[in-house]
Amino acid sequence: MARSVVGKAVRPAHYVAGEFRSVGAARFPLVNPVDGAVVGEVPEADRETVDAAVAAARAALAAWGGSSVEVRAAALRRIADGVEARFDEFVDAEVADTGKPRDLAASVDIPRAIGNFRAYADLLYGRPERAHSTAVPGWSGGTGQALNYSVRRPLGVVAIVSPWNLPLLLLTWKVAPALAAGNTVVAKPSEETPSTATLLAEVIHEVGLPVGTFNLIHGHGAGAAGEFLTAHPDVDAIAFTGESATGTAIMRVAAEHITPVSFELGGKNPAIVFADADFEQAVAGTLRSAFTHSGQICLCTERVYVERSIHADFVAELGRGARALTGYGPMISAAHRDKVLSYYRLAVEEGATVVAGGGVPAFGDERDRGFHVEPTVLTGLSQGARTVREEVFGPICHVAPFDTEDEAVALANDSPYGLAATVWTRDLSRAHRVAPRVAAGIVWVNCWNLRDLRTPFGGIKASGIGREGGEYSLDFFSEPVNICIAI
Ligand code: NAD
Ligand code: 6OD
Repeated sequence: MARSVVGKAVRPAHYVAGEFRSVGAARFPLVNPVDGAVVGEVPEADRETVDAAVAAARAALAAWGGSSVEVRAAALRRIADGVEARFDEFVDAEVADTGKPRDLAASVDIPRAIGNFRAYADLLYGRPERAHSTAVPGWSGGTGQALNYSVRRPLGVVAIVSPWNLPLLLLTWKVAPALAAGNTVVAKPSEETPSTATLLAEVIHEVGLPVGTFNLIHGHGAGAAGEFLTAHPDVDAIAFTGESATGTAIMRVAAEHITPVSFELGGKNPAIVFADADFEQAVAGTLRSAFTHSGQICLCTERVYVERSIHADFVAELGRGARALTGYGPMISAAHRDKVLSYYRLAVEEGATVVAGGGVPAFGDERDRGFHVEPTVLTGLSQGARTVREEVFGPICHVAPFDTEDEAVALANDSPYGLAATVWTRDLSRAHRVAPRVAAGIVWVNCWNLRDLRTPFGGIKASGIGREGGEYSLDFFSEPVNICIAI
């Protein structure tokens, strides 16, 4: 396999106070998960570098936070244009870091990153400002009226910590609204995927925001750059996407300074397939929702509940579809591959029937040195099995039967998580009845991962705190201040 197929790494660097810094003793290797090759090295930010980034963001706040909506919206559009102008470079870097199929990076990750900046540039103009006329009985001066109006001010210095699965998409999903609302940013992408974040810093540098408005640091999480940043006393808010357990750790340190948090966390997402669904559409949709990006999307389906009358046929067809999948990418790392394989073994120990996959594919080329696992379909487990309860974050789904609508909803809701769910039915009344009863932040009916950036996005229970998307992100990244004028 030519190395161009596995992308082209960039040289990751911190971006602090308007300067790129890749000096420093501590570095760690960047590994391409497609073939396990070391493609570069990443600088690890020490406490001093994190402090410098936060200080730079603080110093830039007056200039950026005080700039007009027009100035900020225009800057966001120039960032979007800048990413678009270097589209292929971004795709190459995303593929090199994640090993994801090139068409996925080119059709989802990079266009959505561009879209995130454009969407928030548009949304800024649409923000309503509230005013209330207040009668003040007994007020002797003026008109006996007061005018209350509220303005939104930025929170200040925002820490953004993001994961490896959709690196640029998820980083920009927070950077764009944070900047739009007038905050300054210190961002830390996952240690596994530093490259597109570095390219983004280059684009922002060229656009020329006030020095220190956007800062980027690389490094690990616990006990390292991520924790130095989220525990920093001069950080005013934390927006985090990643594992629920990491959310717990961040919340602990955030509690020290009562720092507000927005969390997008893990999931164990259910799909409910009713017998009246379009069978082929439901199978194809579930193949997509379970196996896109080899199951490494927080929205992916890992639990499928199918009405008993079609359960056997559905399992057979889903298994056939999973076995026929080709061209899928690897797990992000050897450690994550080992975790996913440990669940494949656990499922068997728990009594699962393996319908498809369950092991490591053999390609007969460089990919055999990479971190691939087979798309896996299971059945036969009880609802209490760990494989059915715990997030695997790989290409695995378990298919169980149900008999009634109430039972389907109860099974779907029987989870510590509540991020996303999918319902497959041709009965519109049933869709309306079932969707709001499913305990998840996002419910798709006869589709999956169909996104409108204005809609609320987030999870309930262990899947998150708060909502992002559209107005919801702008609300998190700013706070209203009420001004009352006697007139
Ligand atoms: P992770 O929690 O291990 O890491 C995410 C980020 O947090 C990384 O940048 C990491 O360095 C940093 N980090 C880790 N420990 C930290 C600490 N103690 N303090 C500060 N920072 C720390 O997650 P991951 O493995 O990169 O991503 C996969 C997980 O993310 C899955 O659980 C998935 O469901 C979840 N996810 C959720 C969403 C969503 O929108 N709900 C989106 C994508 C991924
Ligand atoms: O589409 C989005 O806006 C979004 N936040 C997707 C998250 C996917 C999780 O892996």
